[in-house]
Amino acid sequence: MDDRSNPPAGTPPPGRVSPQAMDALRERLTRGEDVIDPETFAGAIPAAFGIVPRLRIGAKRWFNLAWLLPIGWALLLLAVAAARYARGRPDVAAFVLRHPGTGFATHFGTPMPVWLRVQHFLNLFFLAFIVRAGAQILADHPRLYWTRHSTPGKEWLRMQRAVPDTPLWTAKQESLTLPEHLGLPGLRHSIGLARWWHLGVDTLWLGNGLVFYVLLFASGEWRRLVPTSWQVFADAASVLIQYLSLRWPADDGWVAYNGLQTLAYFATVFVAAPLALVTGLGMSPALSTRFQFVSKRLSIQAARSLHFLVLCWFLFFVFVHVTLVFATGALHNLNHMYAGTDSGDWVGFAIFAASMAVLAVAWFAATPFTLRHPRTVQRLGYALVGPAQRLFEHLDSRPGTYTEKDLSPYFWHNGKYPESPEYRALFDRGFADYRLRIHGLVENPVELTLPELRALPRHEQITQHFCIQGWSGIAKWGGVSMRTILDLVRPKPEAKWAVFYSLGDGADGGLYYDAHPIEQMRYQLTMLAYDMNGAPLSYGHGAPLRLRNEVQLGFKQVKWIAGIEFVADFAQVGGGHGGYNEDHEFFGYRQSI
Ligand SMILES: Nc1nc2c(c(=O)[nH]1)N[C@H]1C(S)=C(S)[C@@H](COP(=O)(O)O)O[C@H]1N2
Ligand SMILES: [Mo]
Repeated sequence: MDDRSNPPAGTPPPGRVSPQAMDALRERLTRGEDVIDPETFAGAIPAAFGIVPRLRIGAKRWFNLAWLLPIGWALLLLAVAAARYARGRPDVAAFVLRHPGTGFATHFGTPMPVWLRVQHFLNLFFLAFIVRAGAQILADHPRLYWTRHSTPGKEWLRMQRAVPDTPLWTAKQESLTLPEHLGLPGLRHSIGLARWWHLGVDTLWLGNGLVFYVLLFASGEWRRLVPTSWQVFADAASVLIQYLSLRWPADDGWVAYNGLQTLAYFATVFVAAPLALVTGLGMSPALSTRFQFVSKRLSIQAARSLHFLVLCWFLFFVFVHVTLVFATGALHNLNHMYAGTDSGDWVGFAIFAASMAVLAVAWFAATPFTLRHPRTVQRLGYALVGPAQRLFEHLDSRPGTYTEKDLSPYFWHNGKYPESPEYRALFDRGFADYRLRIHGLVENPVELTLPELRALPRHEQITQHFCIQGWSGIAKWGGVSMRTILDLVRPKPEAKWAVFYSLGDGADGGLYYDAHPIEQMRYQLTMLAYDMNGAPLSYGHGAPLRLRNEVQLGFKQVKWIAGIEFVADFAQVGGGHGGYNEDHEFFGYRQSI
């Protein structure tokens, strides 16, 4: 429908919408706070704590992971007994003798360079905040799945009770509070801020990692981390037996790492870290929708589950690494890494302690700072990941990735439902009185009834929804392409944003709304949907009309649309941050990741 001279059939006469009607919508927006009051944040949602994680075994049995503590201990004791027995056998003793495991690597010969020692600290420093914010993000939808459907009861791990049968149960009701110095920022449903921390610090961590890779290979220091012979596996096996049998190898980290150590470092730097990036990007709506040859295999939920397992590896690695640094000649080890000497003095320890003090100060300041200065976190976070968010927004994906077979059996509800008498009245009369108002910087402002919308050329697509909280689902949407709407109203050249106003309020009161770049209104997968899975949109999913813009996350898909306004910029709309959750919960207005 690109022939502008020929408006589609059923077009109402132009100019029926009064500017006042649109101003009336704008006036019902609220600005949001610039400081967080934990009592009233996110619609005054009360604190909620989850359950000990449960692992699904078979169809519907749940294994309480607390059992891993005694079971893990028992297994460890068993492994120690087995290793001690094995070392008593002549063949194993001979194997250990042949592969002491400690002299494998090229002898380093030189102290660790300063850049490497600084990067080691930065890596740890950044990781601390990435992990805290990551835990917060997980707590917003505390379930992990392997398929993209997020079907209740089909998750493989949950930290939340079974999903109740309550009609219109929302994903937001599932979110959990974390202790304020563990989660970042800890408050229930503070995912907007957690994501700025997570993604913002990620860019610093990745930058640090990139410099690390380059210097590592430019300097020859890679020999510390990259095994150059298959012998490393025999060495690692031998070292494992030695550790477990409680007769530890004679390590000297100044000249060489043992086989197990080399493998653990290698796996962390060259497997886990890149996997964290790839699985992280695997959750992006824009990338997943565009690069389906990847996302068909690595669905968002598989990516999210693997991302979580990478986190588990990092935590396990840090725990074992730090334990062994302290248990195998702490002063020497700390001097190697922090002072660049092989001495037994306290210099390395002192530098290490000072660096831990820096980390501790930042750690305990992070949550209070975030609650006091959320706009700063929002701005800094955007400064760091905004360029990537913006870049991915340019992906105009084609329809046809999914078919009817892919429809999700359960599609989560989310958000705050409209409760006004005005909405009730519209609903009760089957939306006979409904008018979609389109106004602002357009040549032809219009008001459309539902039958008029249905008379416009029909557009259908089967696409995947990505909620910021982490769940996803596939549905078939039927309605009108936004291209058809643009052809009808003809935005003026100054129009840069399309603002979608809802009939319903957001969680803190004031109308829900969201602004979208006009470029995306011409994308193949941007539409106004009045049908879902072949039936008129239900109350919960946005009746009578909702937005689909598939390069963006779920919260930007405004439901219960009242009107669309084309503007040059959104600074004067609501709180000026580009949408309701942007104003009230510090989300970002670009959400392609
Ligand atoms: N008006 C309005 N639209 C909204 C919301 C809301 O609270 N109010 N929630 C958003 C969020 S966070 C998501 S994930 C999707 C959920 O759509 P669904 O309930 O159809 O799954 O709607 C979005 N649109
Ligand atoms: Mo969402």
